[in-house]
Amino acid sequence: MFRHGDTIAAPATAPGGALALIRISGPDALELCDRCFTSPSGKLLRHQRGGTVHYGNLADNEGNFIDEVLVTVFRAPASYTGENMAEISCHGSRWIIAEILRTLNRYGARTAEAGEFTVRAFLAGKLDLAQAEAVADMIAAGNRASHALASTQLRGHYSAALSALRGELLQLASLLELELDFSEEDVTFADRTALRELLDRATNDITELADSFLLGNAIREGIPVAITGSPNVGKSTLLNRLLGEERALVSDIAGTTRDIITENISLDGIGFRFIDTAGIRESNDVLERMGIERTYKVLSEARIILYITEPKEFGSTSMRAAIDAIGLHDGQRLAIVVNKCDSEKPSAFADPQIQSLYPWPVFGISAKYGYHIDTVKRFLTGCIDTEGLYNGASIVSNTRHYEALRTAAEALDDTRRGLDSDLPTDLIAADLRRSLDALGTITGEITTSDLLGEIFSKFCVGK
Ligand SMILES: Nc1nc2c(ncn2[C@@H]2O[C@H](COP(=O)(O)OP(=O)(O)OP(=O)(O)O)[C@@H](O)[C@H]2O)c(=O)[nH]1
Ligand SMILES: [Mg+2]
Repeated sequence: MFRHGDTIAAPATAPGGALALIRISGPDALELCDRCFTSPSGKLLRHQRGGTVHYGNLADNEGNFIDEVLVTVFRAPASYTGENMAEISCHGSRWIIAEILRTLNRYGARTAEAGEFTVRAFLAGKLDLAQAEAVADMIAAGNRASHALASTQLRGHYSAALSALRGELLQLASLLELELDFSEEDVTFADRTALRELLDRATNDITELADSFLLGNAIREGIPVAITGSPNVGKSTLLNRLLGEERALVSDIAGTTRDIITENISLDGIGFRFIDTAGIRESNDVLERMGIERTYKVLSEARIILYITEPKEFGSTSMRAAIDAIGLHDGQRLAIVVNKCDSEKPSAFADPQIQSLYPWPVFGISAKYGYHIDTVKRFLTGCIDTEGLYNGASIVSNTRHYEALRTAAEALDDTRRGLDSDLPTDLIAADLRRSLDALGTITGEITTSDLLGEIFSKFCVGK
């Protein structure tokens, strides 16, 4: 789907700003710019060194002035794409951008497709596939945590860990395959004990990486936090308080919220996705029952659950039954938030005796008046282990990588089972290959043009 070898151009900035940047990459990038760019000293861009910036006027193909610009020159291979490149900084008017692009097109530049600059960077070996994908994540990162995830991946830590692992497995695969070449002679090149050890270690590492996806994906999309509880306890009021705006409808009518309301909020650099749900109770109202059904679905997918209650309900058997009915699964965190404690004084619910009644923390707050909301925020940020995240730990945040890791782990399991039951070497080697192939798709040692198309179509134009 991507053509190579020609010269491409596209704006790299979103419309609406004071300035805009237009990128040109390809063998004719500088010659092409020279046709519409005039420097006061008459110098030509194609004679300039890489990493230099030049002031001048841009004119269209009929010589009509378009804009005063700065052009940055990059020379192959020291550029983002590995090709000759120019970046034109012009004024951000839509008309100016369109005119410059039209002129560049006239002179032979093709309009770049989404992600095409990064595809070229990948094909030139400037980035591996996981790093290229991190570029898109970097652009989308809206908070410190998702930025940390993307930058670790972009700087190649994750790719390096994977390549080391793949390298070791590759060596063993070659030894096994060598045995196949000598199958008549009944020799073993691959030491079976070492093979087992390596398989165990690789399976561990890969599973650990795959397991980190739950956190990685949550950080990327926003950690899902479900706000649940009986009707009328103030769930929507709490959402509004956290957001700082009147987003959800609040009323003293029980059963106000029916549809699920989702809002993203950044706390301490971590993105949370708050989901306000319909209060849970027995109901004959069809609409309300549908809302409650959805609530249970949200609860099963949440990473953190805030069970909201009020002083008169707190400690009741119905509260306990409602929490039990949620059926917390592994890795889910829950806190009981007693709302409507309308006092600035430390809440009575902070008492250690009350805390010891439940395996979950208990907070007393007033959503309406804004008291002790910080205790809830601290609980939320404390649920996320940011230690590894900010120290460059490899955390998987990309669904494609996660699936490849799962496939690799399964294939390694099969390899291990094959060894244990003395299967013929060719079958063992085939399983090992399957695992290697899956790992290879992550960093792009193994790619198809479909895969590249799929990945880069999600990029913005100009990147
Ligand atoms: N006194 C007091 N009232 C509150 C507080 N928080 C919410 N309320 C009131 O409680 C009532 C219900 O609030 P909502 O936020 O709509 O409650 P909800 O849990 O979303 O209710 P449903 O959507 O019906 O399940 C409203 O009248 C709020 O003003 C609080 O901290 N103190
Ligand atoms: Mg509500």
